[in-house]
Amino acid sequence: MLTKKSRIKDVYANPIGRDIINRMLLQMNINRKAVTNPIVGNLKIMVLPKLLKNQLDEGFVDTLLTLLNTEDETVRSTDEIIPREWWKEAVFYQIYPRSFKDSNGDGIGDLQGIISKLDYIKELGIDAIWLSPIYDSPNDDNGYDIRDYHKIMSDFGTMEDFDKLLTEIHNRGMRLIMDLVVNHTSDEHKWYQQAIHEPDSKYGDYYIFKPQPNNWTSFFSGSAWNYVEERNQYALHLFSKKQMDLNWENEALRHEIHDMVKWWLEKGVDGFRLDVINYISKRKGLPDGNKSIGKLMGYYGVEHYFYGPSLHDYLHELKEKVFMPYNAFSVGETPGAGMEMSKLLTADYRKELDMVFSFDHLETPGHTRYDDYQYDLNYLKSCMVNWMENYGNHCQPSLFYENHDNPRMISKINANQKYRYVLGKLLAVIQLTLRGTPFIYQGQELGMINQCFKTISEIRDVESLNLYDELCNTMKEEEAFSKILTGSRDHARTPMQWSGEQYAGFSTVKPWIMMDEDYKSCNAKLQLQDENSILRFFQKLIALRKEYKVIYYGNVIVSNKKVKDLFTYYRKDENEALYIEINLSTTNKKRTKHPKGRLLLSNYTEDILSSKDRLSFLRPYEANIWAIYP
Ligand code: TEU
Ligand code: CA
Repeated sequence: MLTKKSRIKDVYANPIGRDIINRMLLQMNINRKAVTNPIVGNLKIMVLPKLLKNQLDEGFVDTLLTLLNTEDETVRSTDEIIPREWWKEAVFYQIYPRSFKDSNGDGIGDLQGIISKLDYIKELGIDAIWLSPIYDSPNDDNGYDIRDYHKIMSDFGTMEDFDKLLTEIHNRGMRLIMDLVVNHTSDEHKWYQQAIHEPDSKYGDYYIFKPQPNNWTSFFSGSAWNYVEERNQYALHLFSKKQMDLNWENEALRHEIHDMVKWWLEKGVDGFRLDVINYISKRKGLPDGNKSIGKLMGYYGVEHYFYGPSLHDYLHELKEKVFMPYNAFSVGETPGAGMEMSKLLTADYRKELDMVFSFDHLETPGHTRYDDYQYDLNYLKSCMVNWMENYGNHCQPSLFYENHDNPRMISKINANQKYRYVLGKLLAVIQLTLRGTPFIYQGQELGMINQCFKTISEIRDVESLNLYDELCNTMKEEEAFSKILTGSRDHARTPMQWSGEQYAGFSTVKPWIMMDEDYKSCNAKLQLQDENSILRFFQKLIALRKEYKVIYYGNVIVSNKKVKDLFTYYRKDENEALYIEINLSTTNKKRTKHPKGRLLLSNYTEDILSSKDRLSFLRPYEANIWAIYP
């Protein structure tokens, strides 16, 4: 049991403590050594607020202690052989159905549209598809607000279309995982309607009600509580005002969810991506959030649910009762979970989740998504090295940069068109040659970039729109708009660029969301005809990954760890060895070693050995994969 008198090194030895301190340092942009050096390590916890630039109040220490004392287990490290699993060898592809392909000319992507593009996905080399939500929904948050778990959204088609999609995916030897959104439902879901109209029925306790709100804030701006007239109470919504948080403490509710998940597994789906699954357990009594944590993280109350007291129990129950009998795969979306928490959620012998998405690598220290800054690839390198070296053989890393909630990665790093494709290929090399399961987001394989939204009327995303309104209280409209533009999730939601035809071959009519002119030069059709395109590069790289199996389970040995702008590593097992060398900068970078072996793939197309200089330098953003002798 940790107390105020415990030492800082004890906090750091505690899995949650380590993640929290690391997270705070990240947010404050303070070097880890500020707390890990032995002198500081021996100080008592009480001095932490002072140490961390006086940004923390007294209550912080108590809050921290409560959190720390809920977890004392750590995942044992091991040299045991990594157990083989299909999902450790698979390359996943995420589809955001609304923006993928419209088959019936209403400007909205749909299931038949996806079916028509399955051959494209197969040719890319994809093994499994993750489909963002396709369930019936009033679309306050584009399907992440579910009204009926057993019905297909009418914009997307029918249950027959879904059955056909699943069959066609399986026919091509691919798998399908669905998005499972069970932290909340739409306020139009019948459970919620019953809960407010018949509070005494069993549904009365399915959601989280309180006589008075606490200070928690919503991720989509403002208070996390709606006043509910029917009950003269407040109801919790961590996301939009129409996404009501479910009460997982209620056993009947948990069973309903289990049954619903089984229903989909009976249909033959292969697994799930679980939306904000680490938020499902909230601290008893729903206490106010600590103010300094709230200020630092931008949201009040997070410490009471991002790693809640019953989280492990709920996940374990779900795995044993529902996923295991069907051999179903699960990847949890876990915003705020650091490496130690991720280990505890995914270590194979603990039987909770197979994998998680952690987000620490998406913004460099001191920045959030809505800050306008240039992402430093050296930070990506440090994150990747850390995960490769410390995540352990019981856990499988996920490898991704993009999804439907984040701007395009190329745009974050360098908006100069000149580097666009070479950079996109560099990112692909890292993603597909490290140990872990890659998730490619639609359009990433084309090198899609952020789009030029011109006015707020073109923005569709509820998060951006709410934030815009909030910002307009304190700044000029233009300023607010430019802030929105930096981080808006809509950048990832513009239509997939299939061809240079009008509306990019996505639809025959004006799409539900704007697109600029980029599709005229950047589209799948053109790229398929160009041997050197980024799309072709992805195909080759995925094929290479399947040929050199050392990439799945082999060791990762990083060299030049301390050399800035250079990312080099070996992948080795007893049969094969690869050497990957990457220049993270826009200037020539001196090689520390010239690899002996065969060049398998490079993001530069000219022959690498043609000139003498080429032997000693890597060109801007150059990334090469070599087969060397094991
Ligand atoms: O996202 C959860 C999440 O925490 C963020 O990534 C989210 O985009 C938000 O910006 C936090 O500030 C998941 C889904 O991926 C997202 O699309 C949904 O809107 C959200 O949950 C609610 O279901
Ligand atoms: Ca359509």
